[in-house]
Amino acid sequence: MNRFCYWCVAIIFSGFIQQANASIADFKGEDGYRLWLKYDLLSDVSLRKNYAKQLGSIYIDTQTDTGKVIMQELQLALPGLLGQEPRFTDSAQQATLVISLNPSLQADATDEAFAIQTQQGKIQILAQNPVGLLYGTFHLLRLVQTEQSLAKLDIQQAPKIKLRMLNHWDDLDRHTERGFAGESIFDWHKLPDYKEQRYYDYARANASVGINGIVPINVNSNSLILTPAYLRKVQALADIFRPYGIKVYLSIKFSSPQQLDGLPTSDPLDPQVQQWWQAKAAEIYQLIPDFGGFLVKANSEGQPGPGDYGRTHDIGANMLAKALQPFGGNVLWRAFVYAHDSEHERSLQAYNEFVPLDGHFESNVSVQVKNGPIDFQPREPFSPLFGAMPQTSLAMEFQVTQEYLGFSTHLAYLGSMYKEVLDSDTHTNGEGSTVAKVIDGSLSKAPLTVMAGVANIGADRNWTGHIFGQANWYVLGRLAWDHDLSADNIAREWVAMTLTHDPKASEQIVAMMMQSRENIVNYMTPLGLHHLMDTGHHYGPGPWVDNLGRDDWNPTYYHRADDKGIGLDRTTDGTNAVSQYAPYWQEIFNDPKKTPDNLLLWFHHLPWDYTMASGKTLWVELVEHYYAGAAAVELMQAQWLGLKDKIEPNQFNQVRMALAIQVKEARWWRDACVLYFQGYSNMALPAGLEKPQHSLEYYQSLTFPYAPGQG
Ligand code: BDP
Repeated sequence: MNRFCYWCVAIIFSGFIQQANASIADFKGEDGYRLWLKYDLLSDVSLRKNYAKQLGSIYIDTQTDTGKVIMQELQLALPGLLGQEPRFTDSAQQATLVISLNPSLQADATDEAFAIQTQQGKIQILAQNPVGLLYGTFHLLRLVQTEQSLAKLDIQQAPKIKLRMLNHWDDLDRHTERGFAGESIFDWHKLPDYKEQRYYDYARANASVGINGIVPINVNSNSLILTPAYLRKVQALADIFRPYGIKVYLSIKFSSPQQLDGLPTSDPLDPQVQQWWQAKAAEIYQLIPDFGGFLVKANSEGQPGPGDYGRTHDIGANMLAKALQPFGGNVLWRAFVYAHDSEHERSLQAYNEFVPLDGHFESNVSVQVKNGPIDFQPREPFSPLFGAMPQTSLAMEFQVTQEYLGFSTHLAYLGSMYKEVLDSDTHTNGEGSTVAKVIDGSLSKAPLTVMAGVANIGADRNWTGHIFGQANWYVLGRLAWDHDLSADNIAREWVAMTLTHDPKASEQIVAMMMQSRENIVNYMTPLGLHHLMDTGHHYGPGPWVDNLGRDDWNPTYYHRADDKGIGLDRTTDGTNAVSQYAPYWQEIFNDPKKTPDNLLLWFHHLPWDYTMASGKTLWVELVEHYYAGAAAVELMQAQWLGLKDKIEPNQFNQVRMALAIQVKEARWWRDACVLYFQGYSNMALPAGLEKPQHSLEYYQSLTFPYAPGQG
């Protein structure tokens, strides 16, 4: 459906929408805590009977802690789904489901692969390692939850990415930077003795989608985390997560040697500093033998780093890497850097700093790159670093928390965004050199492969603030496991496991999810605009902001609207950011006629009356995108209200209330941005559009001192 239809339909529907006051009945049933592992009784009786027969007696041959976890999960899942207790037997012969290590295969401790086969009516889950059996079990449960046949299974799976990680930006006082789902789930004060049920459920959820590494503290780190008292707390978490195949990593502060032990310097070339890190690594591994390693934000936004001593990033990263090598740990070194004194436009800076270091990093270092060259905007082109460092392991960093996509009250399914990035063809190694192939090591042959997501998880009962935020946690894990899966199939799985089995309702919800991120792009930053969010908290529109400490923190730096036009000229005649892409893309991005509309103003500054491919002026298209985005949210709201009977009341109402907020905020974004840009275009709104509700001055006067998640 095109944008206009959205808008018309939404107007028609909006007349019917009434927000009744909630009653106690509205909060009955599922509150979201059980995520996609609800395990409610399947309604199809014959299917249930079939499954009950196929999964009637179970043999698990592993005596490990992971084996116990597998058994517990089946004890929880099967009675719920099938209404029948599972029977565990110690005879593989008699069992209908055999979950067993395959001794004929050479065991490789890092191998997480599994196979599921149905042979002569018996289902077998096989793996080299217990964790493979756990992944296989969750896969089998997913087949049941999504009502698939188990009759002829012949599945073999191995993850395409080795480290599949969640990065929590959580502070030790439980504040979560850019967190919109309550305070941190990690209660450092009560650890190590108080081990909440939540930690186990968090581990189950992660394992069910293959996430195998977590960083519980913020990249803007606190050196206290490396003190003995805190390391014992970390150890408690690591002990809980180990049976679920999850390793703990820590964000560290580069200046820890000075801060914790008063060393005169943290220079990575200083032998005393090197020894300090070696001793610290040994201390950590004493407590946590399978510790994952360090995540580092260095020389970025005020964080200390090797640059403080005139050293480059590789020198800092390698010093830490060498300290971890004897124990098998890794360093994830972030490429999110932009110097305050650089004369280059911000999108160029990470590439400029890192590309000359290609091939200089130790093999246990991965350079962790945000998906786009600026900062987790609703839409960015892929970062030009992907494909430009073939001798280096590059990790993908996505943001799951919706810092720039409406916090936890806007429905945005990010699967389509992640896929857009992963499937982008960098053309750095001929056609088909996709970003996915860069990060899964097939192009660079890097031994270490990583995909990380900045978590959207908090202590809210439903974990992610918005029920649909759960889908973003889910899709991150599923794509890290297999980036060839499609975003809509993953959405379909999630809907069946979380919301409804009703085929019509499910199709409607999946369609809604698939459109949802584009709606936000439309009402916030259409046609390649970016970073128009208000200051600090990034809540709501602030395209007018031009007074921040650094030029490149200001929205005006990015949109460059003036009487002549709008957009940031990154062509060869402008900041020349295009030069960082392969020649294939340079040719496209240098020419506004070839640049895709959805990135037009990222690369070009164009006159307000520029003629778009549609034949309309840039101004008219821009305004229409804003209106279409807001209208699509109204349509989504109407569709959701129509699903009332298909969704449990509590889940239904949480989403209903969030959508009501989103409708208001989408209009707010639309009106504020259109009015602001109109001040430059001096052009009228296209005929027939609803007038903005308030004046520009009104929108500019709004302040939100307590918006959550501030950095
Ligand atoms: C920015 C966030 C800031 C983070 C930073 C980062 O606003 O809170 O610390 O990214 O990634 O988008 O380090």
